[in-house]
Amino acid sequence: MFMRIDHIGIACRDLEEKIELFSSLFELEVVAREVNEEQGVKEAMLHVADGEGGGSYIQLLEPLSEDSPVGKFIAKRGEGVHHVAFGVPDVEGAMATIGGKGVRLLDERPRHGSMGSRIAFLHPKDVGGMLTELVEAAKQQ
Ligand code: CMX
Ligand code: CO
Repeated sequence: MFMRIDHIGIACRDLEEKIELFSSLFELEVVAREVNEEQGVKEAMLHVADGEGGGSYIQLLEPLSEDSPVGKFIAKRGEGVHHVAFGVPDVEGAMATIGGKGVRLLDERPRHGSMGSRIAFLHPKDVGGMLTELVEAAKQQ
C-alpha cells in the first residue's frame, strides 16, 4: 500500500528560523513554500531524496493561528515531530482499506496538500499515537 515515506512534518514556532537550521545542518534545499489556509499552516518542503512515485521531504510547519492543529500541538507539546506521511498510489483506495480496519479517518474525502498532492489524515489514537497522513503526489507533467 505504501511506496515511500513522503515526508515528516515538523511543528515550528518560526518557519524561517527552522528552514535555516535544517538547510544548514543537513544541506537540504527548499523546493516549495506555501500557505495552506485549510490546514492552518505556512509551510516549506525540504527535499531529501527521490523515491518511487515521488520524492521524500521534511515538511516544516508554522501555525497560522493558535487554534489550528499545529498551533494546538505546539501549545500542548512544544515544537517537534508532528506527523508522518506515507506516499500512496491511490489515496481514496488507501483510505477505504485502512478505514475498513476500524481506523478513524480525519477527512471524509482527500484535501489539498503540498505541491499539488491529495492528502488525508488518520487519527493518531488509532495508530499508536502517530498522526498519519496519506499522500498521493501530483502526477508528473
Ligand atoms: N500526534 C500525536 N498525537 C496527537 C497529535 C499529533 N500530532 N495531535 C494531537 N494528538 C493527541 C493529543 O495529544 C490528544 O491526546 P490526549 O487526549 O491523550 O491528550 C488527542 O490527540 C486529541 O488532541 P487535541 O489536542 O484535543 O486535538 P484535536 O482533537 O483538536 O486534534 C487531531 C487532534 C489529530 C484530530 C487534529 O490535529 C487533526 O485533525 N489533524 C489533521 C490535520 C493536520 O494536522 N493539519 C496540519 C498539517 C498539514 C499538512 O501536513 O499538510
Ligand atoms: Co504533512
